Amino acid sequence: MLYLVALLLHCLPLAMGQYDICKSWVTTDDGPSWEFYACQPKAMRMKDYVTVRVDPAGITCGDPPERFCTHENPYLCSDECDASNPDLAHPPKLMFDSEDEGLATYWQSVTWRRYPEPLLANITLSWNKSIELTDDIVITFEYGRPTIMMLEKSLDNGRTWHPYQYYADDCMEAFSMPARRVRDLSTTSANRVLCTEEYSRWAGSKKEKTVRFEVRDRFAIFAGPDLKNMDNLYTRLESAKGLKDFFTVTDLRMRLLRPALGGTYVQRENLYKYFYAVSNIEVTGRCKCNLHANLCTFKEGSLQCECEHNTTGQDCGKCKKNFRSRSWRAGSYLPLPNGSPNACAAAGSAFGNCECYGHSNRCSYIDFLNVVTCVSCKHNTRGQHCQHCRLGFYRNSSAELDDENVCIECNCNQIGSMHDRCNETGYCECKEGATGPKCDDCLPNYYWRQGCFPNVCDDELLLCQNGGTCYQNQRCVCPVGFKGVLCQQSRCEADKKDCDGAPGVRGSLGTILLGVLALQLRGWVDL
Ligand SMILES: *[C@@H]1O[C@H](CO)[C@@H](O)[C@H](O)[C@H]1NC(C)=O
Ligand SMILES: *[C@@H]1O[C@H](CO)[C@@H](O)[C@H](O)[C@H]1NC(C)=O
Ligand SMILES: *[C@@H]1O[C@H](CO)[C@@H](O)[C@H](O)[C@H]1NC(C)=O
Ligand SMILES: *[C@@H]1O[C@H](CO)[C@@H](O)[C@H](O)[C@H]1NC(C)=O
Ligand SMILES: *[C@@H]1O[C@H](CO)[C@@H](O)[C@H](O)[C@H]1NC(C)=O
Ligand SMILES: [Ca+2]
Repeated sequence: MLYLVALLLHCLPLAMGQYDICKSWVTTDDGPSWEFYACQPKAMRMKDYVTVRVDPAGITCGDPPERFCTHENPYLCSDECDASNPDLAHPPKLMFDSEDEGLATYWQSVTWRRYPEPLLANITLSWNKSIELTDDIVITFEYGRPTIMMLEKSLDNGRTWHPYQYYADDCMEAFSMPARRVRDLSTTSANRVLCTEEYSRWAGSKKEKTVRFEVRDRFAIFAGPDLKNMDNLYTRLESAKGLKDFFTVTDLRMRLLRPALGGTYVQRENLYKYFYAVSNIEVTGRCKCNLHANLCTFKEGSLQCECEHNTTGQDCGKCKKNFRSRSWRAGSYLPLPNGSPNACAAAGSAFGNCECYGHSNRCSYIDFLNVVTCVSCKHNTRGQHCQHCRLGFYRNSSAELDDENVCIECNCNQIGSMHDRCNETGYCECKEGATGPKCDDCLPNYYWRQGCFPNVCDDELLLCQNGGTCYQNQRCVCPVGFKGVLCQQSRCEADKKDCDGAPGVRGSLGTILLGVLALQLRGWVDL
């Protein structure tokens, strides 16, 4: 009977049906129309949608096969873990299967052979979707609970991690934290990260198997011990900063730091009885859809909100295209009992008294100008309604004003252009000699070398004289005996010394070498 009551109470908040519809067809004085409400999906068993990772590699027992024993029978080490034998293997997936009554299936780690080196294991659960916890996380350990462990969470698909709860048989010794109980938290500390000793002490491996992260006890701080006053909880979730996020996760990680000891110290002569074994991880929660969806489906390997209110995205976190006249907002639990949908509005609708075309979530009133203006326009936009492109960007003619790609970078060539601005079609303003939309080309009769320079020589008008050859329009390579920009000048005429000595000796080996050397010094000839 007691069990039945507990079960009923347990289901109460999930079955209450508040916020479970997004819209309904109603008849008013003005005729029938849709009415919209804040809505959220039902809570689900989240272990059915999770991917798991166990670290480090090789922490799962059975490869190679090994023996272990339990704390009950510490000297009868006849149990075997063998990864290659399905009956004796203990892979990670056994933490998420459904078990027949009485037959526990579990993941198991290697034993603590390397003592005193710590036996560490991470179990990481990932959903690739933000989840709002609605009930306790319950981890079931076979053969004893860890004496030290930590629960961590991520809100950004595993990029950053934060402690969620610490567990130890001695919190002070393990984490230098005083032991606290969730039941003793108050309204102002409901989202405190604490260390608890409730789930780590040895009570005989058969008796106490579960480690909890207490979501219900925290809810009860606001909703009362039976969670009857959910309205108060919803009000608090909406108003208390950070409270909603506290119950939101995309990933969870159990860091197992020291196994059950079955006593006060480790028996070095029998390390086969120290290991971790987890038979089940229960996570109950709902997809976070920002109160814009009441359905969440498993598609292409990930959970996705079925967004209403003209929102879109995995979490309904933005407005649909052409519904961005008002900036996106999450729905709200308030006012009770139906909340506010905060739906996205069609472009051009009467809702938009300050349109930002979806490039800003904030408007601000400027007193002395008496205008409302968008603040911090994103996507490289600017202007009162984020309707212009920032300097250095131009309007993408194939994109709507509310498109994230509406502004394209000018990308002017830094050397070839006057500045990094461009006209409406993306053309930059070029320095003399440069051309092309981005000013990275040269006009005819110019050559590129850190900018455009007029040709020194070419094959038409600026011919190199006296058999000189034009090198990349930059200079004439002159034959011995001639110099000048176009090799137009004979060395003989320029400098009488070149002609000294016997006539006709011009071109003797010595002079040629000297000439080449001179050219080389000027960097004109590569030998
Ligand atoms: C477990 O994860 C933490 C980060 O959350 C990391 O620092 C640690 O090295 C990991 N331990 C193992 C055994 O992989
Ligand atoms: C995560 O979900 C997004 C959106 O549904 C999807 O595009 C992406 O491929 C998923 N990533 C993984 C690793 O499953
Ligand atoms: C969303 O847009 C459709 C038109 O495509 C409209 O009929 C509907 O009422 C809109 N919903 C909301 C919540 O604004
Ligand atoms: C212009 O906008 C369209 C539509 O959004 C987009 O597909 C395209 O990539 C954008 N062009 C550039 C250069 O960003
Ligand atoms: C932008 O500049 C290019 C090159 O000067 C020109 O052809 C084009 O017409 C200009 N576009 C506009 C809208 O002024
Ligand atoms: Ca199991």
